Amino acid sequence: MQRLAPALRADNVNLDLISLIKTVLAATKEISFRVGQGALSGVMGSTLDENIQGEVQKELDVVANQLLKDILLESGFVKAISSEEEDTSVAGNQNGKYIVSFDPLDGSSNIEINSLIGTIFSIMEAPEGMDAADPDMFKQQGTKQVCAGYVLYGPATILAMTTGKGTHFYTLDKTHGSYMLTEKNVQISEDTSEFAVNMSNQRFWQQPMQNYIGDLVKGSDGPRERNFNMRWIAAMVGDVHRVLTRGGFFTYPADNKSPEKPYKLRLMYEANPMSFLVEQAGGLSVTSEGRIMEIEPTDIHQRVEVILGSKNEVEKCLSYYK
Ligand code: AFP
Repeated sequence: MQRLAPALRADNVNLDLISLIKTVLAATKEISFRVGQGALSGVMGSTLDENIQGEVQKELDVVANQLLKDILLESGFVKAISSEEEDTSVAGNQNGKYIVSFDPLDGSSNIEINSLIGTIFSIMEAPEGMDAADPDMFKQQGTKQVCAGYVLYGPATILAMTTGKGTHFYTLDKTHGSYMLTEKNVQISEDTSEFAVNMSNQRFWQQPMQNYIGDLVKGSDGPRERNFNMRWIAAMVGDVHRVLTRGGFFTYPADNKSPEKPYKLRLMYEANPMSFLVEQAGGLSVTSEGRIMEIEPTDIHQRVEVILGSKNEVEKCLSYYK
């Protein structure tokens, strides 16, 4: 079985980017250990603070964020980072070649129930001639990503990653601390009978989404003339991993639950990296108005609607908006 670095070299990934990827992954190995220790790690529970999203920070959120922030900013490769847990971007090396966005611990509400959580990261080239402290460096379309991935802290610690040459799975061998290539060129089935959505928000969705999901629930009694199954892990990393592994449809649609916040998922460090992975695996990742990776960002914490997964099912959903 191939280790990560030789697998990346085989894909002609440049050595600086390989070193940066290994730096990100070094932090995830520590996070994986802390997560695996559960209550023994002494970092369960919540802090007394809120992040810029207005969410109570779990202690593990803070620890994971600090681990990634420190190792990336000390690496020399990184001009700046942006994180779900940081109010604004944080400057690194003015001459660093890359900028990194990350959600250090996606699915934090799953920590206390020992359910799936993960780290999501997105790497872009640092624009020339901009100050390392300028958050506008991150206002690049998702198509500019040179690498994106997540590490899923489950029974196994699994890395899903793409550098634009397919989406591949690597499994952390905890006996010697290396990520080993375990599945190359993951392909999402074009059709699916499994969907993932938080149904409790149904009455707040736009009518086309209510109609589309309603027809899935009607199953063989409705216009789809077949039954569907539903899964909701409430951690995007877990739900997207299922989609990459066995196909599926995932959405966190626009809703008018709180009119000032019509969307939930963050563009820079949730929707864009997941979209890169899904598209590289033959799936689609859109809003009701177009491809997520073509959105021109306006803010590093901007939120977007997400509709992703098996190609034919995403297209079926979009047909309800016409
Ligand atoms: P947390 O990190 O606050 O648990 O949020 C996770 C998340 O951003 C995303 O990973 C899930 O898909 C989504 O929120 C779950 O949202 P609901 O709790 O509203 O279902």
